[in-house]
Amino acid sequence: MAPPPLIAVLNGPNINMLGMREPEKYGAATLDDLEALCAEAAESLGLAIDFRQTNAEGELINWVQECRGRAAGIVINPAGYTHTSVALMDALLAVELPVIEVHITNIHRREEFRHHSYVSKAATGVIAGLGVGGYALALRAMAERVAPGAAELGEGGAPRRDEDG
Ligand code: DHK
Repeated sequence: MAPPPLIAVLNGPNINMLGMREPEKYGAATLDDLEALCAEAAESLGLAIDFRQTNAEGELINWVQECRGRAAGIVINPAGYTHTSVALMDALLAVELPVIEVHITNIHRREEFRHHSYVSKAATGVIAGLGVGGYALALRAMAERVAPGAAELGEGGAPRRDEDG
């Protein structure tokens, strides 16, 4: 049997503070809880995950680059780098993999500076405002795209390079 497709689940700065950080916005789940949630979702979907968090932009970019030829897709919460990092966007475009951008909060209901995402330019899809459960939804969407037979699933299984612009 073929090994399960590997999905990198990458988290940017301050996601290690989950559970302590502004819980009214980000909820009570910790980073460990989030990893467990992702592991459980991945197992039920027949995916393997490599779950990571860093506060460093360069490290996040290195991890994205390492996905090329190694991972089948990337689920990423770029956190603050969402709104600032052209370099992260470039790395995500360079790896030519399906990318699902996740935000725990609804960035469009928050401050104006959070409304723009450089990363969205490189993303197949975006999930925002559904709490940490958004990661499980992202993994489900990823499974539809990368699992064998995904093409039969219709829209969700279509090749990635179909976005506008
Ligand atoms: C997380 C952050 O750390 C913020 O910088 C983003 C995002 C929103 C989230 O909702 O997960 O603006």
